[in-house]
Amino acid sequence: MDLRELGWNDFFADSFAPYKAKGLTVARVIREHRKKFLICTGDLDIQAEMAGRIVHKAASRAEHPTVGDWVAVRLLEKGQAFIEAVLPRKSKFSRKGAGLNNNEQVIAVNVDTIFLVTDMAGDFNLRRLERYLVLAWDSGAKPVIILNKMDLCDDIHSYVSEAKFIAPDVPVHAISAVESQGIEGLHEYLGVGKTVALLGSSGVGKSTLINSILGMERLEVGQVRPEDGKGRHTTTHRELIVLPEGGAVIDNPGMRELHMLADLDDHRMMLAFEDIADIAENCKFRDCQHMHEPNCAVRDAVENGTINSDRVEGYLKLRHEIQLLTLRQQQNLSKKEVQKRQALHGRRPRRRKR
Ligand SMILES: Nc1nc2c(ncn2[C@@H]2O[C@H](COP(=O)(O)OP(=O)(O)OP(=O)(O)O)[C@@H](O)[C@H]2O)c(=O)[nH]1
Ligand SMILES: [Mg+2]
Ligand SMILES: [Zn+2]
Repeated sequence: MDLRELGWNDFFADSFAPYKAKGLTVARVIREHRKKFLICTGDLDIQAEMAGRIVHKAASRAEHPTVGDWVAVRLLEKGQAFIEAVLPRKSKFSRKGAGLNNNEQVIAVNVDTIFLVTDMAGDFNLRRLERYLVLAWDSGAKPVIILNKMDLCDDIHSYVSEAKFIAPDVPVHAISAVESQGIEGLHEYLGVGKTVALLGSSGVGKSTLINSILGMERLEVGQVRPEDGKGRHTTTHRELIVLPEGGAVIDNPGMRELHMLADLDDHRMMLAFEDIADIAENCKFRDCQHMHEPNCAVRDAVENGTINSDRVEGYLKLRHEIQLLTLRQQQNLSKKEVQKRQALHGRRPRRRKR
């Protein structure tokens, strides 16, 4: 297979040039499990490990190779392969991992389009969708909203219009993955050179949709719990699947929580709230926080019903969450800074008791 079918392009080729000169091979990571990788060189799918230097050089785990990455690989005669470098990423969808630190957890890289998959039943939640959209816009890939299970729904139109309402510039597709309805509409995102990642809660039908695109039962699909329609976390590993007509899709395990990252770019965040950004142009103060300032156009719009108050509240809550994280990160940083200085100048000697 020509790697261009898998998305290889001049952007990656430029950064690969110095590794090529050293005799390394390029490959794309298609699976990852406990630091063992399956990579595709175009001709072969082979097992690979991380070279020690990549582990030492990485500032955090977010820089380790992950599914979707283009990597420079040293192939040894004994059939071993070592990933020596991760090429710069074209896009990256991350969330904050569990715990108090702002530890970035990378979910999808080098994808062109992100399918945010939900259903037209129990999973559908506009506030959650907004969180996905904020992180998706931040990733550099284009979001597309997929409303699955239309075969179970008799009010498709209202789900579609609610989704369109919070994301006017994002394509919204109503589909049924099991009955293969609406799948044709997704073909514009798929094909030679393109990569799509599917994200969403467990049980919404991500793997079913990929099977439907492939026209075969390639991935395991799980039952949902009859009580609440929630999935059972059937997919346990991220995997890149090469499509026969070119391009690739990445299946992901269902996500439970979607924590924001600190330092999210304000400008990019507003891409998920363009309706609010438009109204805010008329606030008296340019840096209006829409809290207690006089002549706030956003609060006025809530009061006279031109904008949905849940939506504005959702936005303010998200912004607050990001600000808190950013603050905490700065405090952590300054704590580290103090420790560094202490180490550098030697701790103050303890006064000796007389
Ligand atoms: N009625 C109906 N059921 C669907 C549809 N798509 C998926 N399902 C069912 O939903 C259940 C979960 O589907 P999966 O494809 O395993 O969901 P998933 O999003 O991959 O879930 P995880 O791997 O756990 O993240 C299965 O029982 C599917 O048959 C659909 O369009 N309509
Ligand atoms: Mg799955
Ligand atoms: Zn305002």
